[in-house]
Amino acid sequence: SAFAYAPAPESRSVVDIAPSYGLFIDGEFTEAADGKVFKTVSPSTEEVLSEVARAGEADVDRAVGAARRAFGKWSALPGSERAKYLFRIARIIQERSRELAVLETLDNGKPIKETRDADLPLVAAHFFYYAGWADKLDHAGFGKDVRPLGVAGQVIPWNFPLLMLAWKIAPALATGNTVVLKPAETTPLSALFFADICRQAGLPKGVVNILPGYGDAGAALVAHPDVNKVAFTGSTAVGKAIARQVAGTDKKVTLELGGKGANIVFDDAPIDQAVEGVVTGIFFNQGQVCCAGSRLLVQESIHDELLDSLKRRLSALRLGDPLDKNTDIGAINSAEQLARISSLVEQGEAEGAERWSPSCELPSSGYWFAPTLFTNVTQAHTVARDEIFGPVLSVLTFRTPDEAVAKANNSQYGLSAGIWTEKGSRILAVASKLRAGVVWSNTFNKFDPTSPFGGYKESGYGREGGRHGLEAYLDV
Ligand code: TXE
Repeated sequence: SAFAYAPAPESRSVVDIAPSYGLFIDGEFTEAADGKVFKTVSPSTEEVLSEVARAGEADVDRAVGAARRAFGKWSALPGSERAKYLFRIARIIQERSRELAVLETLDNGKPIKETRDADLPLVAAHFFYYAGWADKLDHAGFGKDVRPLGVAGQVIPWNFPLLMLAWKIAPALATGNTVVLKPAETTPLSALFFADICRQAGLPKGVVNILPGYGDAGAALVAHPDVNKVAFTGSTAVGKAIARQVAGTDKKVTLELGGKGANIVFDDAPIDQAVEGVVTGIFFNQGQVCCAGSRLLVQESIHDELLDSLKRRLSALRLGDPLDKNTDIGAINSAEQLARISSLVEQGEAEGAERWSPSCELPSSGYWFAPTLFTNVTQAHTVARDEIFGPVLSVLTFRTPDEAVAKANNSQYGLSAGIWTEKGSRILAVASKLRAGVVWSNTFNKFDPTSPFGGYKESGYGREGGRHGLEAYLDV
């Protein structure tokens, strides 16, 4: 069909983006029932990369039907057989990781250094990890009485398109569920490439279906009566809408939503290491990270010293072409996200926080935002409370550990936190009081498929990753 992935894998150079792509339903690329399409652009140049079929309600119904038909055989396979498919997918991801990294960077705008060294290795690691679980579910404390839920409807965001796909699809398949996944409208390409990998791995038709489209397709998927499990990562507003939508149904739900992570630096912390961690914490992926350390809580006595080092470090960051492997700061994913960031930053200034950015020239086309610090921030300021989801760090101070804990917890969110100190006893004491799903100490943004991840409070509920990530896809 016109939507098939154009040249055969062997003939591809680094990455071949076809002019158009279809929905992936029942093992085939196909047009949307109503023929609708949308364009996906490169955030760093605004060039159109491809035209993609846009799923509507009828396509959701088709895809859920295919997933339902595939469910019987897939769930009845011995775990060891499902494991073989997952191992095969993991290996193909590794083999094609250069193509995937370039594609992801083109569609998302994130630096290739990050895609290559963080996203792709983690994507493969998740498939390897959950492949290992598929034949052990009966023997690892889950008992003989676990069964898959059925069809999983999964909606993911644009900040880690392929990694979020891996977090969702790998545990679902390992446990014997089938999947309909909707990638975000600004980053459909790596999910469609993944569909091609499923074909290459010989995955039975209908086990994985990919529906590029907008929020309406996501809402139709969540509402579909034949979807048994909903997994969502995205904004808190949409997460709440989804929770309302499934209330009164028997669907299981996991929600991974926003955050306003506090990075707490005590006066005995190794300053250089802390500065690196604070920079990674907020500027990795341009700050478009749910667990970003977007609030810096620094002990008052080292405020000036830390800020000086931080400013020097930020002045050395290279912003520009995401495909250049020396680039530290890439493009913001979309014009909409850039507008959201800009408006929150303007509000920060209007409310009296002090804004600082290193002098840096922004490219003339594409969506860019310079690394930004806010000092003189109080807890009442919008920039200390709202998720900005951009390269913007709000700096607050504290005097005592108790004050640090109180300020860190003073948030509607509870996803992540970081502690920087030489004292092991302090790490344990502070970490146990933080209402955050993950607490890093003397490091930040470290991920591993064996660790469960998820939030407290308005950061959502349910855990992804690790053994706990399996529970979200099983009935006992
Ligand atoms: O999110 P949306 P947006 C936060 C971040 C960001 C803000 C807005 O603060 O600035 O959200 O981003 C699909 N039913 N996060 O607008 O709309 C949508 O098509 C079902 C944090 O991009 O939540 C996409 O696939 N699905 C976050 C996905 O939801 C719906 C990551 C996410 O889009 C839907 C992204 C509906 N009614 C944004 N409406 C994180 N937790 O990491 C939209 N969608």
